[in-house]
Amino acid sequence: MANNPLETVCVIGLGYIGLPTAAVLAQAGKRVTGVDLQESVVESVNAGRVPFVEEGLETVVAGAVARERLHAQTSTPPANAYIVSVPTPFKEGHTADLGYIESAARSIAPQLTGGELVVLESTSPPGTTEHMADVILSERSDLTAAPGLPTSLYFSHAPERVLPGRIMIEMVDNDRIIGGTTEAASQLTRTLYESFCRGELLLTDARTAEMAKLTENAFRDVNIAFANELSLIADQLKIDVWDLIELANHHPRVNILQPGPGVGGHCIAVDPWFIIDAAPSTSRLIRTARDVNDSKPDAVLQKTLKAAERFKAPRVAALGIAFKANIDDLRQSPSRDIVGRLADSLEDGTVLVSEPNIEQLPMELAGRPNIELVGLDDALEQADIVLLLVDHVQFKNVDPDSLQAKVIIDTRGIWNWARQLSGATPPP
Ligand code: SAJ
Repeated sequence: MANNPLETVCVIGLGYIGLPTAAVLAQAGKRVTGVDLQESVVESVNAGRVPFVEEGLETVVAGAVARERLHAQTSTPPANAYIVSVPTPFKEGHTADLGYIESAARSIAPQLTGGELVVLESTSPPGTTEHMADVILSERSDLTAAPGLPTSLYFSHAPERVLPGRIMIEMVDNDRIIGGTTEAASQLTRTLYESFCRGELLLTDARTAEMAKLTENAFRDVNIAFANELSLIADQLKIDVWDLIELANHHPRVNILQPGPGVGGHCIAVDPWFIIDAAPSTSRLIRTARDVNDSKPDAVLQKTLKAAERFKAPRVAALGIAFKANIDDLRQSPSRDIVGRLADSLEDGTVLVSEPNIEQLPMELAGRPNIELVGLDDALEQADIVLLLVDHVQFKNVDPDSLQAKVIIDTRGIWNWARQLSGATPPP
């Protein structure tokens, strides 16, 4: 075992994952420095505030800052352990952009003296942890990845698996995969993570850990694609897909997910591409699933435009533009894309957006003459067509009587009663 006390930890990247990780480590008694390039994030954390919405996080951050266990800054300091939690967006052609990981590695390199642990948490293509180690070692030829020497460094991957909205619970309770580039690195990482993680710690190698995280999200993507493809088939065959799935799911070994207007967010719609990019000729099913899910917003758009043909100046109430229910996150949201393209296509029509979790429209939709952000009641009252895009709790309680004369397109299947209304169209 490496001779590392793991008392000081530096977390690089104070976003949705890095900040909660820094907070729970500080709560567990570590001295934590959080590093972020954005001054505004650093200032906010040092004032005990959280720059985004996540249930239960602010109390832990404020407590840790007050007890001087957590501090934020823009530069990388010396530490016993580093956790890299920066974005891995994709570039043109769906290949991963490792630029943020590489610059985090370069900021760590000058601080090292030997014995330190460097953990990559960012979701990454297979081989990225080894690449991060190479970047550090290429700057520090006096240090080594071979374990057991005073000059040894320890590298591993510990992917996060938390669900936004439940991060503070899942970060502590979920099982955690840990993959070191050496067995000694895995063991040292386990010691760090068992300080705050109550779930099982599952040790493997770095590449398998990277692939396991991608596999989890690709599995979900493929299963959602199955539901989305079924919804298109059912529409063609004039069958109600929600009844169909409910019936099929009574089989003890069938568990079909729910169709929707497409797959959004920064994980499920992105991570499968890292597998496809790593093994392009063999990832046939995973690629097709991506294509099926990416084509769903267009199917919803076409169905809405067809319904709009019967109105001279159609008013479409678009309910929800978040990427999923009961959050304010609009990243890679299929509903947001549908709203923009609908407004482009409706020459004399208007799109009335109702999104209870935001106060203003995102930049590309704001200020357009035929898109308005309105309250739910206004949207429903004025609309000819009601297009349900997100299953927010506020929409579940809509009074069926208020929609009697409208065309209804329910992409989430939450309004069972809509299927019996005259003039209502079954969901796509
Ligand atoms: N969706 C459907 N039908 C379904 C389920 C989801 O259309 O039956 C859509 C949602 O509306 C949304 C998208 O899929 O647009 C993704 O939502 P999600 O709830 O499936 O997943 P995320 O992106 O919020 O979080 C996922 C989780 N991964 C898995 O469940 C395998 C989470 O545990 C990961 O930590 C997270 O990705 C991540 O950071 O990778």
